[in-house]
Amino acid sequence: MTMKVVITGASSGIGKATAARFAARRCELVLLARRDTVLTEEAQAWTRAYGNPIHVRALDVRDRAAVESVVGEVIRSVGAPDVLVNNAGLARETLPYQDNDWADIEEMIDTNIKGLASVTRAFLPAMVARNAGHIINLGSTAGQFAYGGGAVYCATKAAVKMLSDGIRIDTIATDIKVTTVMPGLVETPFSEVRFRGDRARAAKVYAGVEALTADDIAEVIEFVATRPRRVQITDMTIMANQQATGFTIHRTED
Ligand code: NDP
Ligand code: 8X3
Repeated sequence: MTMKVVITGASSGIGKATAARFAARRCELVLLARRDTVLTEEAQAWTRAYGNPIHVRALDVRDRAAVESVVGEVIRSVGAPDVLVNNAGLARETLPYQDNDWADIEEMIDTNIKGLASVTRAFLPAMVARNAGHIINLGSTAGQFAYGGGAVYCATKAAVKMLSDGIRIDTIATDIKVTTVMPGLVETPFSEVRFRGDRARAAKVYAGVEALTADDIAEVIEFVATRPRRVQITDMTIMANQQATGFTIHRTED
């Protein structure tokens, strides 16, 4: 049977690479993000290559009413997902907490915690009713090791880990699985978004280190999602080889 896979934040980086892997497996995909024109271009290319059905919906995960409406429509037209990848997320700036703009703090919390919680809350009853499905949440090593200038981002990712663990307990009597995937340094547009388009500043984050690629993480997500029914991988931490903790990184001069 074709797997039904829903991915939030599928327009870039890890979400896009994950969508590419599930497209190549000929899954039925539901791709969600705010930039739906980007999603449509991806979907058309993959449908041409693989022939699988790919649905695209514009969604801002911070908009609770839109989440309810889009998820309800997806459940009615496609069905409850076999795999829900809660990937949409972002960081803003690296400033001491006392200097953060409140708008940036709210955007991280609204997207990374409330957005993920909202999408999950909307899909989960249908997954419970089917007694099946796998929720894969994007945490981060930032949720394991706090770093200066990242207090709020780190807190949001720690919250993702606790949400995953709590939902796993709450659905223990079902066949639902919950996994937190916690990558370290992955070179994607993430830092460019964080520094509001400042590419030079974003490049410094990955300077002198062979960072992970989006596909390295997509491969892990694909692996986690395709284990036998009896196997539940609860947590996966993936670091760059030159990274020992979230912010202990050995950089070579180049
Ligand atoms: P990208 O910036 O490349 O991708 C982020 C994705 O999230 C985009 O598709 C974006 O889509 C989507 N997104 C952001 N805000 C919203 C929103 N309000 N509603 C819907 N979608 C949204 O970054 P990454 O691929 O690197 O990040 C993906 C996830 O992985 C994030 O949760 C991030 O925290 C996590 N992560 C990243 C690491 C890294 O080093 N890069 C390491 C550890 C975890 P659009 O703008 O079209 O809405
Ligand atoms: C993103 C990883 O270290 O840039 O979750 O915050 S980091």
